Amino acid sequence: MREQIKQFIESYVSDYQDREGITTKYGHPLIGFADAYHPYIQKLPELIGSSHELPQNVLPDARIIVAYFVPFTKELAASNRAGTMASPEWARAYEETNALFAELNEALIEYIRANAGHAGVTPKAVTFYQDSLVSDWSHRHIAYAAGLGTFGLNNMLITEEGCCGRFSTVITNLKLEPDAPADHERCLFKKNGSCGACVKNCPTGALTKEGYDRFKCYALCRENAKIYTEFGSSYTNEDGTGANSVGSEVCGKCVTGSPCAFRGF
Ligand code: B12
Ligand code: SF4
Ligand code: SF4
Repeated sequence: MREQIKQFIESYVSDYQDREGITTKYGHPLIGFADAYHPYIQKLPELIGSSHELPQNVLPDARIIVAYFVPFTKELAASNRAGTMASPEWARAYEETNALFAELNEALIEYIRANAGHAGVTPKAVTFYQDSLVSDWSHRHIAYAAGLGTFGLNNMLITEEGCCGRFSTVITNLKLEPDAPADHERCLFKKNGSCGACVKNCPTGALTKEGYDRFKCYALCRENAKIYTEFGSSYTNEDGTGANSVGSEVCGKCVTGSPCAFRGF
């Protein structure tokens, strides 16, 4: 079933990018399987915030969380390198990929049901608190537990294919072999103190070698959302009743100009 799920995700992503009206192209998805009861996942409310969701509260018999990473292309990254504002291609890819996740996750849940299991997602993954800029479902921490990567200085989870792409997760009750959390540091700064390209490329000063100011970062993402209103707005407000913004809250300069965009070290 691990192999079948991998193939399902790969072929869904491949078909999606060939659809009329979809302009974003993707690399080969990476898929990992996290043990829902791994101590790291069970401790997320302690690590991130007491309201962080636990998998068993979404699916009472949760066993395995499927985490996957859909890489963008070098061409898309190149479009977003210059200037302070995000490129239209980057904003569009953000919305198209979030729409892909909503569809793909639903289809994967159906597929698992058809194969004698069940699965679910939490709506908390697509919203975050406006006062703290923190979500109650961190795809990255689940993906870390599923062995997909480690955190870089730029805050991104860096996989073996880099960090220029997006993550999603689906909770299942399947009895599958879990992957172990990644233990290989993929960021040059964390490895040996070198690089720092992401800090240099951050136009707002949100990212420094000492840490990350999510409010400074969000201010620029919101400026981009005022420009990019035509592609949609895929995050919901906190009670899930509507969009959280007029447009696409993006930037990504700390990703698209980085040596770790398409490879992990
Ligand atoms: C809220 C949010 C934002 C906020 C706040 C950003 C932030 N870094 O928290 C804003 C709107 C500013 C934002 C901006 C961006 N975001 Co955003 N965002 C989210 C969202 C919805 C929730 C993240 C969150 O709050 N999690 C809770 C926090 C606490 O955990 P975390 O950020 O996942 O993990 C951090 C800490 O826990 C800490 N950490 C790691 N290990 C440990 C261990 C210990 C002991 C402790 C204490 C802490 C700690 O480091 C982690 C990395 O910062 C996720 C989607 C999701 N539901 O997961 C996307 C997500 C994180 N965003 C993403 C992206 C790509 C971006 C942008 C590039 C925008 C863009 N698309 O153009 C920028 C990048 C900013 C940056 N350098 O971090 C991707 C990241 C992909 C990747 N490769 O990692 C995600 C996962 C969306 C997705 N579906 O793929 N984002
Ligand atoms: S750009 Fe360099 S320092 Fe920044 S996350 Fe990537 S490898 Fe680490
Ligand atoms: S998304 Fe933009 S503002 Fe935020 S840390 Fe990255 S480069 Fe800086």
